[in-house]
Amino acid sequence: MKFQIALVGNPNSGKTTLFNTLTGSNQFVGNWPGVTVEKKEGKYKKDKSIGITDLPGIYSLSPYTLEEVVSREYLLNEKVDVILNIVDGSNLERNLYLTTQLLELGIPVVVAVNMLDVLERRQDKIDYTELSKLLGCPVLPISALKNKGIEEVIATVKMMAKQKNEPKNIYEDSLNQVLNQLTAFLPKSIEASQRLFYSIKLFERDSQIRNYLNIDLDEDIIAKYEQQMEDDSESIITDARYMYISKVVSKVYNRRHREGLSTSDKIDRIVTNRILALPIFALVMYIVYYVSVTSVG
Ligand code: BGO
Repeated sequence: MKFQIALVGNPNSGKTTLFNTLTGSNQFVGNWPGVTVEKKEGKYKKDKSIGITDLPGIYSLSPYTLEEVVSREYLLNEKVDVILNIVDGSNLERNLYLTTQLLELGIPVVVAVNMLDVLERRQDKIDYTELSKLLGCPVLPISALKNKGIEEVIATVKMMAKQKNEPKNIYEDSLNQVLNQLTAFLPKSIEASQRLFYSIKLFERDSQIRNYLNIDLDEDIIAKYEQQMEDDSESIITDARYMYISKVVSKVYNRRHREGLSTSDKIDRIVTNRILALPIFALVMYIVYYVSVTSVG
């Protein structure tokens, strides 16, 4: 069966490493139409019927950067069968912020938790079965660098490509009532699976989505809820996401109790010290300058 995977993740989550491992030399690099954002496409090297698009590294599906706009337009408008969400397991909490948004798109999602080798070295444990249950999608550990767990991920992606997906709703009842009211303003042409995503964007007053939908909206619905919560709509959604994520992480992430600080923490303590930081910076700059104009220069 022919199908298309979108590879999505935060910058530095290991997306490029995974894309290269999956595609080998079967890849084509260009630009997204009209913008200077790199577009990478390829075929899975062991099965050319599986197309893979490597979307730019992003933290969210908001409209604030070109990368975010390109990524969400692709996910909403192109035929994507499965989203392969690569997550940096050593920064689980931060990375899951994007995952909560991907789960709202109504496209099947497979989460690959990368940096397994780092987690093993630290002796930190993630309960992948529980994480999968809580997110409502398959979650598998991988190491893109060490080529571990990749075959299992592709087998799961193949299985998910045949399925329909319900968007994951993480919001409390009062917020859902408002989202439902906003859904009523959406045009009929918006598919059922995408209506949750669009109602959230209307609630957040996302002007690009609003222009695209070209609809009249009762703004009071949003303003009343903002008054009730004493916060602006975008922060209400952000807070709800982080509350959900911190609950999930507390249930699945078992951090080994560490005696003392790691080497990196010890270095950070010295170079970010209130008194020592600037002299260290000046010394490093001096050495760089000195080396470049004397020996190397
Ligand atoms: C450098 N394990 C480990 N330990 N590292 C990994 C893994 C993994 O499973 N997967 C990826 N990385 P990208 P985005 C680097 O480049 O694929 C590493 O932005 C370095 N470079 O090797 O680029 C990967 O595409 C010098 O690390 O991520 C890369 O998502 C010193 O994670 C980094 C140390 O991967 C980001 C690391 C000159």
